[in-house]
Amino acid sequence: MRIALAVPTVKIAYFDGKLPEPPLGLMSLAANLPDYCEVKIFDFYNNPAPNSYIVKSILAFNPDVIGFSTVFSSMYRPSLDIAKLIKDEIDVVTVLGGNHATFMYMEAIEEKSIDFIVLHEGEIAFGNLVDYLSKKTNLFPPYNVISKDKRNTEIQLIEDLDSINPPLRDTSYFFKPNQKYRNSIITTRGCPCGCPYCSTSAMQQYKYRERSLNSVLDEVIQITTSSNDNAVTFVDDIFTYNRDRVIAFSEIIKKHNILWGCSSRINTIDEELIQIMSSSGCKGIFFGIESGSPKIMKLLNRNYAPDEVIRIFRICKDLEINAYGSFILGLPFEEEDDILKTLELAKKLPTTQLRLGPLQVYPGTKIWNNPDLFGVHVDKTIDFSSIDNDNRAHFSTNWLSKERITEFNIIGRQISQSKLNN
Ligand code: B12
Ligand code: SF4
Repeated sequence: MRIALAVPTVKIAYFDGKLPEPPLGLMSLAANLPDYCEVKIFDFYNNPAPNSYIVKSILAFNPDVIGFSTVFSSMYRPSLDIAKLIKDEIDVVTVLGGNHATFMYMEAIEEKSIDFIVLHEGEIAFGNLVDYLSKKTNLFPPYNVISKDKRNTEIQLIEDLDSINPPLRDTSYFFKPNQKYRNSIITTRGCPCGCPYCSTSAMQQYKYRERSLNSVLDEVIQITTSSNDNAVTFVDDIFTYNRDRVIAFSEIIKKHNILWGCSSRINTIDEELIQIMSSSGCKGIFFGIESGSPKIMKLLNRNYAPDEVIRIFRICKDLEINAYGSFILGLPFEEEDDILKTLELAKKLPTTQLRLGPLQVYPGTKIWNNPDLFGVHVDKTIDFSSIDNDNRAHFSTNWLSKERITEFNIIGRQISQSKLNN
């Protein structure tokens, strides 16, 4: 059974001047397929190419099954286009997985070029589907899979993350020899915070699960040794969610001379923890701050004051940790005055790394499911191929027009640019 796993080229790719990262989702699927499969990953997100080239490359592998990732909603349309072009040439089974397909499955399964959709986590479910397709079993996958005539939407998440194999790390699929890239690892799944604009927490049904620290350490050592690069980035949704785990992890990693970065949220970190992380090699922390307005922070259940954000960034700076601040403009309930407070906070932050972008509403999020409750005007027929365009707002709210949010966004970009140049 030959399985091609592909991420398409997206119209608006967002690298932010950073090193590219490998497609962890597809690598994890590849590592957990049954042994009788021959698998190849095609990463056209990191290696953009025209569809004619993508189709030719996949056809040369002559797959029985092609799985496309829609982890970014912007990958949905391009995946459908490629699936159609390939189906015109060969008899092949097509499968969609990832965030967009999971939440838009009703629409996606109606597409002629798509045979199956895998919902939520794919490692076990995709393996079950492949067993079914290769007639190893007559049993249609009991959960996380739908077809045109079987729309059972029973969902199961993987309780024990150590029970699945770590991602297949053959980076020759994605990166040229000697190309620099980020060694990314995921050590937990999910986030219980439930921010109304967040797709990943919905994807994990707001459940938080951890891998054991031994399995994480094994993976860190394996990838730093094989890549000859002692830096890793943890792409967990909130790496610092469990304080005790971070302390235990810092103790373990300290002995291995690894430089690492992770994500955090201001209310899950403190001075002592930052010091512990720093002394074990932490060099970068990504903070989703989102707003500088106390009113909005309270409404978003972010119970910290702007001064606390500045204090945490100062501590990071003093410890030579690169703190990255991310803000959203045009959040629900935000008025002009609130956005001005966000811009003010962004300006004051002692960092060179800032990102300010307009609110994007992705399928599956609380805002998508209930736009009226949040006062956001959501056009559900939007072209997702262009949604990640940070230069303009795509959604107006009861308080601000798209044009006004875009104007603020231009100011936000000027602020982040001037920080970068300082
Ligand atoms: C790493 C990351 C990035 C990296 C991407 C690196 C890469 N090459 O993939 C970078 C930094 C480039 C990035 C950028 C952005 N990102 Co990002 N990113 C992530 C992050 C944190 C981790 C992704 C990951 O590796 N997950 C771990 C793997 C194991 O899970 P997975 O990919 O979801 O795959 C599983 C399932 O989805 C499913 N599956 C996925 N594909 C397939 C395919 C098949 C066939 C099957 C069967 C199953 C399946 O099975 C997999 C295994 O369980 C996620 C959040 C998250 N925790 O997932 C956000 C996330 C994907 N990003 C998101 C966003 C919004 C962005 C940005 C737009 C943000 C911005 N403006 O700054 C940009 C731009 C994207 C673009 N257009 O270029 C959203 C996407 C929402 C959406 N519906 O589009 C997410 C979900 C975060 C969120 N808070 O909601 N991102
Ligand atoms: S804290 Fe981050 S990962 Fe968690 S729900 Fe909010 S945006 Fe999503």
